[in-house]
Amino acid sequence: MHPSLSTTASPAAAAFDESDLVRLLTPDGRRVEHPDAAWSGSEDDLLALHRDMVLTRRIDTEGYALQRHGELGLWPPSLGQEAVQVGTARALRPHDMAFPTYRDHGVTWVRGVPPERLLGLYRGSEQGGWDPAEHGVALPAIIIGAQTLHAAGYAMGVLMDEAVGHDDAAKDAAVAVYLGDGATSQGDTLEALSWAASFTLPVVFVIENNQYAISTPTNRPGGVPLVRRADGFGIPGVRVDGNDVLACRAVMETALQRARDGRGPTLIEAVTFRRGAHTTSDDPTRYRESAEEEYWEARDPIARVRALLDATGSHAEALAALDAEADALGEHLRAACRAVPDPDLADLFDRMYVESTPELQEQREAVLAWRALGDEEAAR
Ligand SMILES: Cc1ncc(C[n+]2csc(CCOP(=O)(O)OP(=O)(O)O)c2C)c(N)n1
Repeated sequence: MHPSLSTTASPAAAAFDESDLVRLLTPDGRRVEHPDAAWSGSEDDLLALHRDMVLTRRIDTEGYALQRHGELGLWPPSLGQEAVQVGTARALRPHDMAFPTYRDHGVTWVRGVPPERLLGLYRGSEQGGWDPAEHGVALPAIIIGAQTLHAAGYAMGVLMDEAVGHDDAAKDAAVAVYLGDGATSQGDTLEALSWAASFTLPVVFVIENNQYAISTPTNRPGGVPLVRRADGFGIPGVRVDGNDVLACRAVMETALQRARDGRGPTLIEAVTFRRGAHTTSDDPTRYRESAEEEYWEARDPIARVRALLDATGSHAEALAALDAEADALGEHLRAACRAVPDPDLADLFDRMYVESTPELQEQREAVLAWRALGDEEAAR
């Protein structure tokens, strides 16, 4: 059997060590305390986090279904990763900047990106998707690890602008970068960590350890917990329950504040699980067993917040309204997907640089002339 198809190295339920995870909400929805993290939000805050996760899941379900209906070229599911994405992104302030990957639908949702803009990207119709400056979130990186260098470079800029260390929420800024467990093996990531540590950059590395880099289990590159990579760079590392939205929010708040205060980077390993396929082109039954999926299903990030909400009072009205909101969002996304305009070929060249180059303009003219020829032939 090909090594990547072996399931023996996967984190079997019994072998998985949860003892060092920062956790504030148990898998069955009970609040617990932790010496290194605190969450003191209100009932409304809890409902808001729950809403973000439910709507993120709805965006994901719709994206998946739209791909299956042939409306999208590809979709990378985020099922099961809602807590780490929503919890950490909700700790960001408006002028902080996030650098997500292709799977971070919860991050873009929290930053206010209209989810239909994601559909344009995966339909192959969008050259970009949104203005990163407007939403405080970059376009998703598909090249593994590339966003870590973008984030380190941006954080370098924040430092040069002297936008840290004033103890002033209006001035100080931080940067968050999201990466998968597989991306920790990429040279770009190691370089970004090295720069971040060397220059005390205001950046938080959020590793979404969803256990697999496509079919390669996390424990394949040596079995050392990813959080321990932080030691090598001399920066703090935190291992958090990535399916616990409260803990994710709490550890991220601390890490971002550290960055804004000018005390440098933090590495967070959020231990979670990708419950769906890697992308719609993948079949996870070829490399992992259903027992592992069931183990993680029982740790569902939304269900555990829901259990806490059910224990703290009656929220029937808010939850019914949320169901209706999710249905309306689904309907909106389906209609918006079909209404995405076809891409304009010339646009491809115009969007390359702020100021185009003569070479690009030449290429643009050549392509447009070639297309006009095709149109003429078709009309004959
Ligand atoms: C530089 C580069 N190498 C390889 C790929 C192909 N590729 C796409 S996704 C992926 C696995 C990434 O795994 P991980 O970082 O754990 O993120 P996840 O997909 O699990 O969220 C790979 C190798 C790529 N996109 N970019």
